[in-house]
Amino acid sequence: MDKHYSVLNKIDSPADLKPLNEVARKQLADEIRATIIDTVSKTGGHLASNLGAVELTVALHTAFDSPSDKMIWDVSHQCYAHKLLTGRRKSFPTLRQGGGISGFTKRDESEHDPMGAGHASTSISAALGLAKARDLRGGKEHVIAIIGDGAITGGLALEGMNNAEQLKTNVIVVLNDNKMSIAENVGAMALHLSKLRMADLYQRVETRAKETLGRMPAGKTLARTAEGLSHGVTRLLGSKTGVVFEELGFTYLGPIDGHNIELMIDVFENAKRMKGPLLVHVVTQKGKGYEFAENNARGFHGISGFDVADGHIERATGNTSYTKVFSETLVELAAQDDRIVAITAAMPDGTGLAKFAEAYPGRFFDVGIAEEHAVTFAAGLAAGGLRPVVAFYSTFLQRAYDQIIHDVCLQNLPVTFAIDRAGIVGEDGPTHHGVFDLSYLRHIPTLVVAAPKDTMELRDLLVTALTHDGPMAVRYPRGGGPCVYQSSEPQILAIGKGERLVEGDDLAIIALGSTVYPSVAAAEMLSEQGSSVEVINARFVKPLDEQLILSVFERGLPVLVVEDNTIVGGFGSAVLELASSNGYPVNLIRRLGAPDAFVDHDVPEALYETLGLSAEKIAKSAKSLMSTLPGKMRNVLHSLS
Ligand SMILES: Cc1ncc(C[n+]2csc(CCOP(=O)(O)OP(=O)(O)O)c2C)c(N)n1
Repeated sequence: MDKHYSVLNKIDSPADLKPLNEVARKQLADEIRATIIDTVSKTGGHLASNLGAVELTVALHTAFDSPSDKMIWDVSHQCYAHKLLTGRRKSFPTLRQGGGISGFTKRDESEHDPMGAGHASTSISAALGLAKARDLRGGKEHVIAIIGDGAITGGLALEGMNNAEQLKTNVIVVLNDNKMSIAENVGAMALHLSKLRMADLYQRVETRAKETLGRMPAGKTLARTAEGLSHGVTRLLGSKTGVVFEELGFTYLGPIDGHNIELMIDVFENAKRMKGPLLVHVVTQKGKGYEFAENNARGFHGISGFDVADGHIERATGNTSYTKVFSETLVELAAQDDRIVAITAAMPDGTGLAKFAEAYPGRFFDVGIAEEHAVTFAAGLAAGGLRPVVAFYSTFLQRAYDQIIHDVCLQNLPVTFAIDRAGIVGEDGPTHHGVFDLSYLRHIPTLVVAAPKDTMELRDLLVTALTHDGPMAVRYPRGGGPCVYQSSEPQILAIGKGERLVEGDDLAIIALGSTVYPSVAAAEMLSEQGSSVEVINARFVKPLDEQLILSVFERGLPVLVVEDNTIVGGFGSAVLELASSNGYPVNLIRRLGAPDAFVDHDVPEALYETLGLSAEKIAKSAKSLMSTLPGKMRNVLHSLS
């Protein structure tokens, strides 16, 4: 920690903020901002959202008393200032590093994180739960949800707001409106917020509401006083009607300059005394205080390292990413079939659909942070004769589980799910790893589930999905594929057919997706040590290539099944089920994959190593399997089958 940070260096907990004066608070905000820029330039992370929330965080921790008061940060990608003020200042340089602090709030990291998050739109529901629990316990603490203008468009946030009025509990929602989701915010709520922002910015309570207070008879309770303030504030907007939050039963305060610490402290102090659900609308600038991020908030949303002096963002080098190959292939295929349409839930850049949006604006839909809606919307588009492609990260597709079953698969509609960031994602950690999709997809009737071994196969699987007369999911990992992408004509593949890549007699590795090439490398290592190892690229998890896999069982080979999904209910489980249903001994089969535990954050290579999915570790497991099941034993087991 830089010794020049004279204020920040003395903050070990939020209690240390209380004695600060206005000048020191301003200085603290500047020091926090400098620390965030410096650290994220090295560790990577969510820069622009965090820079915009610095003053807001200082004001919140001045007005409220965490950890007794509960702050719930939506998505929590704007929690860096909160971490710096809540005892994690010294560990801040370890942000997102293996063994270091998380880039998100995390319950087991700090008592100041009553809820962890990484997915959007959860804060209002969680805050209502905490508030109701407080009421039932007879507690007095304040509960505050801090949610962005993007996250508040999510269905879950709207469900929470709908329920708030009925719960009749005191809860404060701070809407941090920076006009941006990751990309530009979209939808009717975004339009409504832009209208609210056009009202005069709310001024300091004492100057603008004095008039209201002055007219109040003496001796009123504080609560009444605060109520008076709220009426003063809402009058600033002209009228209560037409503010959607007021119509939903919230008292609305705002819009407020979210970089004016003193004003926000005033408002929060008054908010503490108000009853029922309250929404404080603060307007901030994404990327505030770092010119390059202010001018390119979209590019600086989530980044790897960057050069502080010139704003140059480090981009991953190496092989062409799966995302890029998906992006280019889809544009190519859409030129040949005008039924192809594409849908994103607020992630046009991350999913690679921005290119499609540019090429075919009328066939592209950004529905906002609304995965459930996106999938059912896709079902409607498909029922209307189109070929929708829904492109999500694996972790966010979890939201749409019922819609996949009920609206797409049960209706047998030709929707293609392009599932990016499947498997291990790395530094974002357990909220973002895509290690569950095979388990939550492979049991759904009618759905075809596939994973390419490399970027060229992704092209083939995409055209296969778009010509298949039913739903199909193609899942692929973050980053670059093992083979260099050439733009040759993609081939329609036979559904449910894998391939034998390497022949062998001592053991078979049946691998899927990103684990195929490491398995080939493992076989090569073992061959140098005198073992003959077969490698199969399964390619399809559903339907399985039963013929190919049964042919391995028939030869009595020990089998190692490798996947970058949880081993619980994943691809390995499918292979075990096949063996069991066909009377083959399951003792010959071992599974490698993510364990039945949440996988922490670290660089992907380190995590693959820890999970035993690197080529060396796969070879080690294969060797150990061969040694524990020597030929003779295998023959015995096989003869029992
Ligand atoms: C369910 C879900 N879908 C998508 C995302 C990806 N995502 C992360 S942040 C974000 C935008 C959030 O915008 P906003 O709430 O306005 O916060 P800001 O970054 O602007 O501060 C999105 C779409 C997510 N975290 N969760």
